[in-house]
Amino acid sequence: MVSHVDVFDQRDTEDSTPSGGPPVPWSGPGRLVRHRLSAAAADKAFALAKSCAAAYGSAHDEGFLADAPVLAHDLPSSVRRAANAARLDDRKHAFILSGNTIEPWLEPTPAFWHEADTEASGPYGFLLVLYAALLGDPIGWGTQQDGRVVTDVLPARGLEHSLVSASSERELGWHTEDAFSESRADHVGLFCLRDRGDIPTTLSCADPASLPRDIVRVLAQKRFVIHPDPSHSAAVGTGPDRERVALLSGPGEAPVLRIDRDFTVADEDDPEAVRAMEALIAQLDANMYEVVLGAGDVCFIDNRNVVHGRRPFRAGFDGKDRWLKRVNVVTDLRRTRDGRPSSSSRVVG
Ligand SMILES: O=C(O)CCC(=O)C(=O)O
Ligand SMILES: [Fe+2]
Repeated sequence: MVSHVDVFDQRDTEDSTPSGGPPVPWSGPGRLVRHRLSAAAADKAFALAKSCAAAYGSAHDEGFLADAPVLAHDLPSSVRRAANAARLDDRKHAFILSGNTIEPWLEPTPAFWHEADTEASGPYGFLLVLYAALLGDPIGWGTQQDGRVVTDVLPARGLEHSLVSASSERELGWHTEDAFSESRADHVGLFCLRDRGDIPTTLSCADPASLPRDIVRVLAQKRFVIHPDPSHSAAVGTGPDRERVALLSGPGEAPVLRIDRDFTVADEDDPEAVRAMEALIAQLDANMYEVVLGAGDVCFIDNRNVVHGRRPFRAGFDGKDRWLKRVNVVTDLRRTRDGRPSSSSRVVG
């Protein structure tokens, strides 16, 4: 673990215990909070997810997505308190809820995301949306996984060396999720249903204070182009006419990052921008650290504060592979309205 990240590992306390914000004083520019659910809290949360599954049928149901913030009031209060502290924490890298129920009869890991949205794995999608509702509102992309709001991350045969999350043999380079879009998530939720040994997720953050000031100044200017990654169908558009954006914004002590290692470019005829981007990439490479998600972990990555990726691994394609459910969460749904066909639709583009 790099020195600039404080790690907080907290256990569920009695539901009535007020948390009063961060558990202990902290010093680093970023932190990782892991909240471990008690068995009773995990049971209660899972029972709520199952009752939602019975009532709404699909986690993509617009009625469920609209009701989720109210339904989430019935999650254990210890979880709601921890999520609220995480929501208000502008330095957190990720907030992990550990100890969630995974039933032993979980179906085999599907071969491809198309096959993953089944009734059997339904309660997990519902639970992920309920937790997400403590931080904001979920959105999906019309150009990704058929517009599903809860998507699936699993290794796919034929994509081992690709640049998308279905890869395995190849490292998934660090990125701001959907960095190309103004509608990108504020948090990316990953619910690990099945792990396979240690397959680390990677995280990294920027530290503007240790970059030269002229570099930071250039990074904050609209001199960079970010193309969509191939997890989005071509419909999103990748032409050279894409708008120029800044890679860094916000105050120095709480910087907001927007960059994808594989899909961000500075104009060749703008050497200052090229140099600034190289400096940021070098810093993000150097600051990278690993977090291993185990079965039952729900991890909300703060998509403003950190970039994330995944280490390479060898997939078995035997039904026992690592399997995550994923959701994109925005803290201001209205911000994405331009891209959504109606106010009740959660699908951008
Ligand atoms: O597999 C992981 O740990 C991260 C995958 C990822 O970046 C994503 O699904 O957006
Ligand atoms: Fe990602």
